[in-house]
Amino acid sequence: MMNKGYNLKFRGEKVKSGSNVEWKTFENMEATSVTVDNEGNPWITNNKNEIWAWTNEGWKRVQGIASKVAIGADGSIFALDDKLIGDGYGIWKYDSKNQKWHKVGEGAKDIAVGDDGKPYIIGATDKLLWPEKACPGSWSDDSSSGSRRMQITVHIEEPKSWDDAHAFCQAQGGNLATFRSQTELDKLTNYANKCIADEFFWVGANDKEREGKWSWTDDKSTLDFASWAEEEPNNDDPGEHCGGLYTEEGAMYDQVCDAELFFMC
Ligand SMILES: [Ca+2]
Ligand SMILES: [Ca+2]
Repeated sequence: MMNKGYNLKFRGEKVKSGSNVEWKTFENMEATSVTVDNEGNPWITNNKNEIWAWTNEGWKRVQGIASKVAIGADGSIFALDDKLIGDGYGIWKYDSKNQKWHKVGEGAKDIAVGDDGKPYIIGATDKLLWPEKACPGSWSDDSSSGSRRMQITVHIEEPKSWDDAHAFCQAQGGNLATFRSQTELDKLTNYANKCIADEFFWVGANDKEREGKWSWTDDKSTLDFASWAEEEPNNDDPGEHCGGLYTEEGAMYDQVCDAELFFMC
């Protein structure tokens, strides 16, 4: 889609009483939509559906493409994607910490965000996924492969920190998901990919008590089988003590526990 873009302008200040207030060109950005973030900086989409945010260091390209961005006073950022399907566009929420977009609905023509971060859309309500449902599943044990009976719920309603995800699962009478073998890991990743493809999920592994000593939260056992991604765990950034499973790779990364990820109980 290559629409015409336009100058981004702002209303100038009154220079002296009685003078006219002029609209000044902020910059020619080939802009097609504009919003203002909670720090008072403009974000635009342009005629190539790129997203650009004004920062202290000038314009910064935000990953992803969108036809429109909307930001709440609490800093919640939503976007409509660039593919008009049926009655509207896909609705995406931005995870600023991890710089990733998560799809939360579809079928929207326009979007605005309230002060509390609640999105409002114009769209076909029967296609809304917001709020997304958790994705529950279970399988019986498969003694030939030595896997346990597992019940899993993949939570893609709202990303949480590891501690919040851990507390959430425990309040449901469970734990963050664990895996003890490639068979169990394959079951988890295959199932999660059916709910939402190629995401990071918190699982019940951490080395919070002692650096480098990784254990599972459900029975405090040591991680014998972990399927770490290449060069992980690296305890980077500084202090990564919680296990995030990346289902595209079927591999685990140690990550900063405050990062907000989807999770599996
Ligand atoms: Ca660590
Ligand atoms: Ca890491």
